[in-house]
Amino acid sequence: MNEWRHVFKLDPNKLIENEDLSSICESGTDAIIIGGTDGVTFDNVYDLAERVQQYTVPCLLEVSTMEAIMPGFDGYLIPSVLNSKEKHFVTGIQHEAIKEYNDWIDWNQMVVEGYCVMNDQAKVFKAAECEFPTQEDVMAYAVMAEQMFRFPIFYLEYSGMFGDVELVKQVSSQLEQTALFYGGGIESYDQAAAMKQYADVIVVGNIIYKDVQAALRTVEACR
Ligand code: 1GP
Repeated sequence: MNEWRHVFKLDPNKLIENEDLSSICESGTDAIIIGGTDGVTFDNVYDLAERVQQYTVPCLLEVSTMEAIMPGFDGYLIPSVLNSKEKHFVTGIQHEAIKEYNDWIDWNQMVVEGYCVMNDQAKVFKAAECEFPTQEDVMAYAVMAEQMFRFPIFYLEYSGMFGDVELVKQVSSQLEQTALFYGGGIESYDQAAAMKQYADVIVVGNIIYKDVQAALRTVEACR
């Protein structure tokens, strides 16, 4: 994961043809993350995972609902939404999951992501009851993720909207150990390159379902 530059995020609640899935999995991206905000079920995660696992690219599950947790992934990403107003989304769900599954959890496979959700129009912003952060807030969340919680990942999530390159630059200058993930609105080579200058890893989602060729060019931008 330390060498990752680019990942694709596939939404189990969206349809993808075999041919497109094949180009995405064989694109040279560093990993496929399966994750979404709504309509995530055991069945649709299972079906998509089974298809992705036919390829050699690492496949990770970003856990958003306990009902869709299953074995067999190369790793599990556990979000903690730092700018949520509700404890439930920061440590609550995770606490419940540990109470229920601790005996089965292989902690070596778990990677915690400190999320900061930046787009107040995104589904995840409402779903996780987020509070819109100022620039100062974002910088403090980044420090908190790295220095207080020692999270391996700080994730600036603009989901559905291309974010502020200058802010990504500032956050990246703040972080030393914690990897900066950027996701949101990347639809072209140039946008991918602009964010990749500062983010350790860029996450590309939505464009896969609108224009696969454009999605593939975002991988080239990270080479
Ligand atoms: C979503 O950060 C990812 O969780 C990617 O965002 O879907 O806007 O590319 P997009």
